[in-house]
Amino acid sequence: AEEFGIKQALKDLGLSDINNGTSTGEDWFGDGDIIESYSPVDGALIGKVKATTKEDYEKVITTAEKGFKEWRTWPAPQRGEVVRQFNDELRRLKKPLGKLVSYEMGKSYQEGLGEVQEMIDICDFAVGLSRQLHGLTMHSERPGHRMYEQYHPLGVVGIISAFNFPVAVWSWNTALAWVCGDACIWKGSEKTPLTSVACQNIAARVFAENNVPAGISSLITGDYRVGEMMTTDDRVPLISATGSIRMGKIVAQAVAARLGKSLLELGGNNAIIVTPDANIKNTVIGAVFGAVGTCGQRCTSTRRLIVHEDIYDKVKDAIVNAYKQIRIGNPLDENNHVGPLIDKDAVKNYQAALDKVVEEGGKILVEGGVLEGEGYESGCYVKPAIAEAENHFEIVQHETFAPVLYIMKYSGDVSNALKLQNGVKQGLSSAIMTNNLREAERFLSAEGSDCGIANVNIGTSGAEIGGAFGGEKETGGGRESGSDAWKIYMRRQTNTINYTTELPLAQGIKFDL
Ligand code: UN1
Repeated sequence: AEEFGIKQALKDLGLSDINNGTSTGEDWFGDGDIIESYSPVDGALIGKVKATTKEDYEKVITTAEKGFKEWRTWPAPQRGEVVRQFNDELRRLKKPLGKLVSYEMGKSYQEGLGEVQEMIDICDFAVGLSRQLHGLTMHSERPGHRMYEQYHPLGVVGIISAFNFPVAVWSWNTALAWVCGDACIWKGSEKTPLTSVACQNIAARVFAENNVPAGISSLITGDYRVGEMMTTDDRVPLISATGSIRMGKIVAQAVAARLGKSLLELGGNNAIIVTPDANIKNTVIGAVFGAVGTCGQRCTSTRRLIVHEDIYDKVKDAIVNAYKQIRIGNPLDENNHVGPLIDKDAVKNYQAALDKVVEEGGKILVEGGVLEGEGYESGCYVKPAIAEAENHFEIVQHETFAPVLYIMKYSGDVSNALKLQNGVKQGLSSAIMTNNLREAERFLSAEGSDCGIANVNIGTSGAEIGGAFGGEKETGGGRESGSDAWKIYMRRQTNTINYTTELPLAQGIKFDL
């Protein structure tokens, strides 16, 4: 581990003592079981943290509620100023944090840096937003009346995030929620607890320097039982959860049972449609990065390639060839494209998917397999695989969080490709590669892609923070990050003010006393 400077990164992040299993931060709590974090890169133990108990949680939520009461009275641009300073720290610590993300999660160092860059970008966005939390003004139907709407802080926001984007997804939520005046409680993935602690410590430090009330950023740690403390708690008006569809269904039901709000960003089954007019070189770059980047563990990862029969063999050969260039290995070594899967359970799921696709009649085009030997001791390194498959196969309908790409053929018009693309339960990201305007516009039309993200001539993954991020159907319907996604973190209020001496009623109703 040392040769890649992980020790130094931990030191820069103030986590050198993380091995003793105690809390080092001021605003994060845990007095329960020890959670050990092992790196999928080399199998080494990086550190230990303590899980959150029911008593810890009670402390967190009461502190958050109390802090919120003060925080909501701060002018939004002043809250933005705190986020600006938090962002300065992210810029300063980009390399060590990117390195820790890479080492604890297993994505390439480049992608670790890219993930921290997403944090920086959303904070920039949030700072500007802090002066733009606009509502509309409407004309009243009553004389001498004014009507407008305003957005007020919502309360305590519960954030549940996944291992694959262990820091960025938190910041998409918190950066907005903080300028909106909310307190945030974060349950990060128990598979990546140290990146969570690193982020929480940065926030705690900046917040303390600015006399932000305690509890505006809190971290809780543990498995689904810890998440459940928030989802069932009516002191948490909004739960934002990113993760599997299975998890999302449980969270949604728990939150709905108390009529809370949820923002769900769940699984995808993202396809690229490749039409006869596609630029093949760009298709290969987009598809290969989409399928093998982050070892296939993005919710936007490319799972399916839907290729027109006229160019099928050409595209297939080009992609299969490109896979030969992929270097798999230690993600902190910048020569490698693909690092390990998160853990051995993920490796099992990957193997099961490859067995299943063959069982269902698919044909393997690029052989998968678990890598062994020097450099691969963690047992989490796998070969990205490609299978020729049909859309209706059960395994193709399912999101496997691993680098397995299914390739299939369509014939005739682009509407046939769209039927396949939309013929899954998930609806996160989608793409079409074409230089044909009619095809591109059809893909983007009301009868086109049914996904939350629809791209032309770029792949399915790697969205910018400026747009709203999320998708339809079993992806959960939530939108995070840019555009007007901030609105869910606030409560909307409609105000009507009468400045006359009369009291005219709406709809012309007469009520003479
Ligand atoms: C995720 O996988 O949960 O669009 C988020 C992308 C990244 C975010 C992925 N910007 O691929």
